Amino acid sequence: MIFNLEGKDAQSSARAGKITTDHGVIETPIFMPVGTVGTVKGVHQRELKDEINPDIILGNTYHLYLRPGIETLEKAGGLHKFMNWDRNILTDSGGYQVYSLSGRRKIKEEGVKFKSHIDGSYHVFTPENVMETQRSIGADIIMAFDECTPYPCDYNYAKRSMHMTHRWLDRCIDHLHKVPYKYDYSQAFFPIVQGSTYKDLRRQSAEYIANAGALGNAIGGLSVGEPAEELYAMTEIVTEILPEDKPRYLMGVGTPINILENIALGVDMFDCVMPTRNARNGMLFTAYGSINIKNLKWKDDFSPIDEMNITWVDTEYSKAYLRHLFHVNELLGKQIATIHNLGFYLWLTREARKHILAGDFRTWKDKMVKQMDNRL
Ligand code: PRF
Repeated sequence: MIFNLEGKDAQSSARAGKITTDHGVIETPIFMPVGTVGTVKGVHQRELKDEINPDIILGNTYHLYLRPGIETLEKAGGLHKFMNWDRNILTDSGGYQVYSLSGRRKIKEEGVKFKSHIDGSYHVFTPENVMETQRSIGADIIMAFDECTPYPCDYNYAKRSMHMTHRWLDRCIDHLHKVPYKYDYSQAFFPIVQGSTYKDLRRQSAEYIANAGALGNAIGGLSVGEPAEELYAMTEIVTEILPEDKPRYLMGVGTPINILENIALGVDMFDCVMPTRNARNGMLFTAYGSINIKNLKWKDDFSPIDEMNITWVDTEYSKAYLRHLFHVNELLGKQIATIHNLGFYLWLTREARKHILAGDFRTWKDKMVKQMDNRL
């Protein structure tokens, strides 16, 4: 994997770049749609590719390990072939899903014992076996096994947890050297900064992660309920320390406004379930704010879903029709809303990139943040 920095904004820390892997080029800043179990929920691969057009999507080790299981994924020749997606994939390590989804869990130095949210069976994730699992899934970018601390988190717990995440990182790296790639392409490994909302811990963690010399670096432990100001403050501290010549990935963030503010702080990659999950609940994101399409006010509004027409669904259907689909709980409503929201998120990061390269990112970002801070 290589990363080329193509442009830097003069009035902020925003950057535009290009990541090249064996599955193609990723233009940054980028939003990565979440495809937890080998599908971006509600969208066919063909539509994802032709209409939404992301250079990379995300998968989850935790879910794929439980179902369909590693054996099936290996027999398929990896996740790309299994799900028929020939562009880039990044897998999260399970370091977050284990904490947010599994019923019961016990965190020890060795690893995490957890109870499956599906059938209640017990499993153990260690830095070593998670690296092997990610080799078998075969994503282009794989993540370190970490502990994502909750918010709020007491200082001593955050500190102990951060040090354990660092020791786990060393174990991940040691083990990766011993396990070759499973398929005929390479994988890049990204370590993850933790440290909760404590400035000194964030600094310490960013320095440790930078020292690992990985091809890219991630920021975890944020977007767990802290106020936006704390999120931005932590990102700023960390991006100032992480190497400039490597991509920076802020995990699980966020709203369109969060994304633009963090691009301004020097983040290159994002993922979040928000555009897909909120779409299934009838929430649409637009350049002028968010819409709850279930509201009575749209009942007889026959204007297009979104005049901007970023994806074809935006002008093909009316708000009144989409509201109706949600009211009668038809699948098509969720599909249309998902295509709209993902189209909007990808448009937003592409536009950010254009403005960084054109030199007017800061002005555009400030205007967009104001404009999107609105409920229609
Ligand atoms: N660690 C991992 N994945 C994540 C996070 C993390 O801290 C977050 C933060 N909310 C989202 N996804 N491994």
